[in-house]
Amino acid sequence: MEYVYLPRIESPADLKKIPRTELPRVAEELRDYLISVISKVGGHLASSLGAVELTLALHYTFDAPRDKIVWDVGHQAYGHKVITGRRDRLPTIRQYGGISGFPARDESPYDTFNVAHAGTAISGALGMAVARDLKGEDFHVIAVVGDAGLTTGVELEGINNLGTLQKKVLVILNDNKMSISRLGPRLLRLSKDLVESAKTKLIPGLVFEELGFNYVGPINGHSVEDLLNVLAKVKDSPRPTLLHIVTQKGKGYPHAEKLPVKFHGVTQFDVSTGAFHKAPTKAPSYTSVFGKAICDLAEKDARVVAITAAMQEGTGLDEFARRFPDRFFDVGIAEQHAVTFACGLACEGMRPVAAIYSTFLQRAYDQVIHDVCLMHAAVTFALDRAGIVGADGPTHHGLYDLAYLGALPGMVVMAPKDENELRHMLYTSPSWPSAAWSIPASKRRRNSRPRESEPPSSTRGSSSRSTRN
Ligand SMILES: Cc1ncc(C[n+]2csc(CCOP(=O)(O)OP(=O)(O)O)c2C)c(N)n1
Repeated sequence: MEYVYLPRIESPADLKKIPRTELPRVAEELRDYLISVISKVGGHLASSLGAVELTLALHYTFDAPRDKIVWDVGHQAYGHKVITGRRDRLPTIRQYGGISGFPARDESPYDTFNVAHAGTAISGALGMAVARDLKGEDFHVIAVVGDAGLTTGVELEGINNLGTLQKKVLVILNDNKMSISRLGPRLLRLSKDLVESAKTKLIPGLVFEELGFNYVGPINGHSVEDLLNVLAKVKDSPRPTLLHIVTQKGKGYPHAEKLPVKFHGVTQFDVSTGAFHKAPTKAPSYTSVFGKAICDLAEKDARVVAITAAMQEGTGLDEFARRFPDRFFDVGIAEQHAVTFACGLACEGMRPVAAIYSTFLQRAYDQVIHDVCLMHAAVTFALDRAGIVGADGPTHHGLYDLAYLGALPGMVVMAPKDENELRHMLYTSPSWPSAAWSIPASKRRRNSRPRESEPPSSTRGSSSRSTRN
């Protein structure tokens, strides 16, 4: 595609020079550029494609960086990076020395808040709004939140506080009915109920109205014109406003529209066929070895239950979910709940295995201490992406697990050196009060064929790091 407008945009001021009627063309070019670059270097694609029109409308309407746009998670902000002076550096995204895959304050003044762990946008935006008012300043604060992000506890806490404080903050709910996976029916209903009840005003106790918000929507999030019109209307509302827009994950790239889960985060792929260029791997990942081992264990032991917090694919639980649907629980982006829920299961004699990325378990530290450790509950934590994770960067490194779990009473922490140890650890862990083991982000070291798993005579395997306090 020949780019007419994109090369002229070095900042939002340049975008504003383009006639409003030409913005759909800019959207087309931006989308094409994102697909072309990300197909070569990999990254988060489908969410950024879904947010193209919203990105343009926000930067056309508001005066960033004076006005603060706070993205939740930030995986959908690649278009924002392009419009805010980082077009030429997009090919370096998520690489050493390149730009971050998430908004980062030290990278650009347009990145107002460091994000990556879901759910922080409303709280961060509210803090900025309160600071603005205390300092007697005048600017807009906008939080952009996905429908899955909205189901996190911290986002709901932020909504509650924002409604109470009645600060001028615009919350944009980007509703695409998806987390990384499709939202489960209940979560879908929760996010729908939150907006429907406010929208239709049928039910007494309307959620958003009751919480002190002005609700506007739903709006077609792929019509720049509709977005510009509605933003012009709500922009100066002195109250908290929730603008509900409906978008499609992967919009504009047929392969991503069809397979949004696959195109959430991608490696290199062929744009015309949508086929991924897979590096030939000789060894399976630790994640896949875990996925297989937990199925083997569940086959033999009906007490084994698997829990994930919105990371079914990433933690290797696809097969488990298919084979043992009654014992599989994707609780949404709710790590704190996942841990306490696992603890409840353990109290009743089940064998819960909570498969959570090392970095995301940080959010549930209190639950690990207060619920699991102090009740000596036999919960197993399978911590994926331990160690340096590479492309996702500092927000996602699983660096602290050995330290933060090793400090806890009764907690056994293990790190397998190969797949046999991983399987043994999974089999052994229910015999400890609480156990966590870290699965490195790297591929496993090659070893002999996996043997039938059995508890090792000692959990202090020659190369496993284990602590018991
Ligand atoms: C605390 C936490 N847990 C899990 C994740 C992994 N994660 C990244 S994006 C995402 C889904 C976000 O869905 P949504 O906010 O609706 O945005 P969409 O991708 O649908 O645009 C998840 C679960 C995370 N970033 N933070």
